Amino acid sequence: MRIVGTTLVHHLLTEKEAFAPVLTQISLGAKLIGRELQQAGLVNMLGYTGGMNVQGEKVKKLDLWANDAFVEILKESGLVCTLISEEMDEPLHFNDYCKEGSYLVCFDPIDGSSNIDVNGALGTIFSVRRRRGKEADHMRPDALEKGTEQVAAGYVMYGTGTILVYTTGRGVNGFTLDPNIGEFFLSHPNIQAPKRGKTYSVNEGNYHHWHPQSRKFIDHLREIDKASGRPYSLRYTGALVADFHRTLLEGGIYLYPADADDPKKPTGKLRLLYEAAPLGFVMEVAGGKASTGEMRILDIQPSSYHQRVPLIIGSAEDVTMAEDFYQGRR
Ligand code: FBP
Repeated sequence: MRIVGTTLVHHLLTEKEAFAPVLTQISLGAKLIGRELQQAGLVNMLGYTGGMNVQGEKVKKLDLWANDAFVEILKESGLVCTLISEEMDEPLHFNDYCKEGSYLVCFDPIDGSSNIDVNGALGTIFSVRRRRGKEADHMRPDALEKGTEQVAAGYVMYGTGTILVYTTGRGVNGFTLDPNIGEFFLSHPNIQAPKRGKTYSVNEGNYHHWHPQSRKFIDHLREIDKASGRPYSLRYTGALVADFHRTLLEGGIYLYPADADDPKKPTGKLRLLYEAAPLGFVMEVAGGKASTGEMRILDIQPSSYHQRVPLIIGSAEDVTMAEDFYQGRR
């Protein structure tokens, strides 16, 4: 059955801020990536480029293609002064578009890259911030503000369907793409994260690399105790967006904890500016929580563009329970 009703374009007109063209361009990027993913196997877009990104990870062809597409599309909005991407070592600055009221966008063009070659779910994550200065040398202070300064954030999930979820701080809304007419329709109005869930989502293969608090918390979720709804079920797709989307709609908790052994991941794997902060904003507006275990994700003062943080995100009661373990109350 085709979804009908409010389109994303129409919904964006209700936003107070003047960034509707930025979000419209992001939705265009989502349509292009969704289409490319469907035919990637046919047009030799699967596999690696042979290069590495700033994180020292092997770059997939689709990562690069999607990054270039987003750069072009966001530039086209004429409102974006600076771009920060997982796939670019340094921010990209468009002098011509830096004016009063322009924006800075942080994004992860393809999240969950390891799923590309196995036809698994993937995502795109984005965060929109105001540019306060106009010059390139003011880029750093603008980019490195806390997550509380985001004016819009969201993600696109490419799964059995393509869905775009965003917030500007006044409700979280989800729009499903009708591929026949290329339009996003409001399918998930005013999403509220359940207070508590029944699932946990974590790469448990890393169990022996975690700090004791992480192991203790996961052990607790696995214990049998009918009264408190345990054990929780494990769900993990390997794509943050897909695991986050399920957690947002059905409740529960997603974790990517710090690694006690791997010097490359002492603060976990996920990036603050274009993974943890935008999803933290969405989750909080939907009534959930996002934490490192020690502090609120949105209160972290970033120190670098590609900073990693531990991420514990999901239903408010589940994240509070995790914090009790991380802060030694349990
Ligand atoms: P990319 O943005 O490089 O794809 O990495 C992020 C990510 O793939 C998340 O989507 C996912 O939750 C996590 O890494 C999976 O990591 P791991 O394979 O270590 O469990």
